[in-house]
Amino acid sequence: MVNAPTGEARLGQTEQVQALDRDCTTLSRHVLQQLHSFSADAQDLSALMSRIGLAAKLIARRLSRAGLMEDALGFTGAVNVQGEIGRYSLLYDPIDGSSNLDINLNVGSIFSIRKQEGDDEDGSAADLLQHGHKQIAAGYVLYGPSTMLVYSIGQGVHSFTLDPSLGEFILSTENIKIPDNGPIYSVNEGSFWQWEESYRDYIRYVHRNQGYTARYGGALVGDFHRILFQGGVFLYPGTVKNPDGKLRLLYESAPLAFLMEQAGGRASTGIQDILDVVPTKIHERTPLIIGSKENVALVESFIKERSRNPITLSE
Ligand code: AFP
Repeated sequence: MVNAPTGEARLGQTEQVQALDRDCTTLSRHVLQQLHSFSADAQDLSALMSRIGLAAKLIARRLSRAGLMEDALGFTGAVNVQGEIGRYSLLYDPIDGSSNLDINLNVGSIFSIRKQEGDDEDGSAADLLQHGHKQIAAGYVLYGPSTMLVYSIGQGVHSFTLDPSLGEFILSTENIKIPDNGPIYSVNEGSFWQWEESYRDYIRYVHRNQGYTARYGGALVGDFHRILFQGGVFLYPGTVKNPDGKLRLLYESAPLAFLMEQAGGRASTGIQDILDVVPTKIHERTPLIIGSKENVALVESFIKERSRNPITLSE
C-alpha cells in the first residue's frame, strides 16, 4: 500500500520532470518562429502576444480561486475595450461568457490584433472600422479544466496549454484543421420564437434528420472550441431583442472568423462572410454562423431559400 503523501510527492516530481523533458515550445518562441523574423515589428508582436499570455495567466489564477475570494464570481474584467500598444491595436473581450462564472463553468477571453493606422488624434479609433481581413492576428483563451490559448497570425491555428508547474503556455497542437462536416449544432433553441423563419427551417431540418447532436454551453469560446476540434456549426441569429444578433463584430465574431478560416472553416452573417463586414461603429453586433464549411453552407441554404420564397404555407 503506497503511502499517499509519498506517492503524491513522487507523482509531482515525475510530472515536473515530464513537463521539462518534452520539447517545450513556449508562446513567444512560437510567435517568433511563425514570423521568421526578429524585425522591430516581429519583436513588438511577440511582446504583445507575451503580454496577452501573462494576462491570461493572471485571469486563470483568479478564476481558479473563484468562490474562495470576495467578488471573484461574476468577475467580468474591464468593459470590452481596445488599447494601443506601439504599432498595434488590441481589441479584446476580457471575460466572454461571464454568466457562467457564477456556476463555475468555462469562460473565455477573445482578442484581435490590427495594425494601427493614422494617429487616432481624436481617440475615435476610426482606423478600426475596417473589414476583418485587416486583422493580423487573433485568438482566444479558454479557462476550463486546463487553460488553453489558441491563436493565429495568419499561418495556421495553434493551441497552447498552460503548464502551472512551469507558469508557461506550452505548444499542444499545431495547424489545427476543422472537419469539413460535423455532427454538432450549437445554438440557444430557447430563442426559437425570436428567429426569422429560415433559422427555424434549419432547426426543423436537424430535428428530423439523423446524425446531429446539440451542444450549447452559453459561452461562445467553449462552444467555438468544441466545434473547432469536432466539427459542426455555432449560430447566434438575430432576435427580437437583438435584431442584429448579440455578438460583437470587432472583438467576438471577427477574431473567431479569422481563426475559423485559418482552420479551413467558414464564418458568415447568413448573407456575407464575417471577414468582409465593414463596421460603422466599434461595438457593432452581427448575426454569426461559424464552423465547418458544409454545416455553414447548410444553414445559409435555408436563408437563401426563404429569400427566394419568403411566404410559404406554415409547417
Ligand atoms: P455573457 O457574457 O453575458 O454570459 O454572454 C455570453 C455571450 O456573449 C456568448 O459568450 C454566448 O455565446 C452568448 O452570449 C450566450 O447568449 P444567450 O444566453 O442569449 O444564449
